[in-house]
Amino acid sequence: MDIKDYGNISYTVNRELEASVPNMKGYAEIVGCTHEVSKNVEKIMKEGRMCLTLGGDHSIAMATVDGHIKAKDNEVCLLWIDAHADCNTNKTTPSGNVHGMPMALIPYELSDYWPHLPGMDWHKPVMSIRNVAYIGLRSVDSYERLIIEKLGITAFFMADVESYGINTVVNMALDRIDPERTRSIHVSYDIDSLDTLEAPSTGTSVRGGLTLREGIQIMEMVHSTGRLGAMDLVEVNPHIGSEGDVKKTVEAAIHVILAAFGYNRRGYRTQDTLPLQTF
Ligand code: 6HN
Ligand code: MN
Ligand code: MN
Ligand code: MN
Repeated sequence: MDIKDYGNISYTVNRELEASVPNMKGYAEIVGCTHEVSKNVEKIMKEGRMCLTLGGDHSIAMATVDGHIKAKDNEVCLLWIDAHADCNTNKTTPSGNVHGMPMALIPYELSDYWPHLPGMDWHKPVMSIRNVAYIGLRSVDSYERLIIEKLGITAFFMADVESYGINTVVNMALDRIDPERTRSIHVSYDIDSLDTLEAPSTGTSVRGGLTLREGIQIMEMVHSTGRLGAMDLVEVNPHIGSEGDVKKTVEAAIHVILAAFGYNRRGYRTQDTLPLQTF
């Protein structure tokens, strides 16, 4: 497999933007970073590659999805794997944390709920919420629930994973967001979708989440479609928890990423050449 590390994103910050929008912490930093992320994802995908973006804060997803959409001429569907719905606006947010907002910035159905966002003119909300599905939800604010129900967003909460099983949930999600099975798939994978026992080193952990087995199964299924275009693996925070917690969380993230890019728990066939990273 041809793997290329494009390194870290470097960007400049226009400090004058800092106080320009209320209730968005770190706004200037986020504007500077996300614009670069979007340009890089678009460029990398136009080189014919799949693009894996490691976070960091989930706010980067507004940029990775934007870059993916620009590279694939809008023919994209989005799986949002998360304990949270991340669809607050700066008026509904309980925290001012922008990682709780990217899903309100991505679809055009929610674009009217935002004020003008200085410095974000590059960002085009061209995706429909009909092409988006959540999996793993279990901590949803009341305004977020209102948005999910009002817009009829395809959402599989943990109770649904419990009732149907993860295999059925993934198939139902893809049926809904990509009925023709033609779109390039974007997976935005928040590590906090996994249970606290599996991924403790993250900022907003919620118990009662996906097992690592379910988390891996999602990505094995997405890989097997042959249409994974881009993936974000976000919210791994090595500053949270003990050394053991960090190791466990990073290992979980690696397993999920390996599944996304074709590692199969059945083992390699002799003709397979994927170089398995050891950890
Ligand atoms: N995440 N709904 C809460 C908020 O502050 O808007 C939590 C968001 C968590 C975001 O997990 O990326
Ligand atoms: Mn965050
Ligand atoms: Mn989350
Ligand atoms: Mn998130």
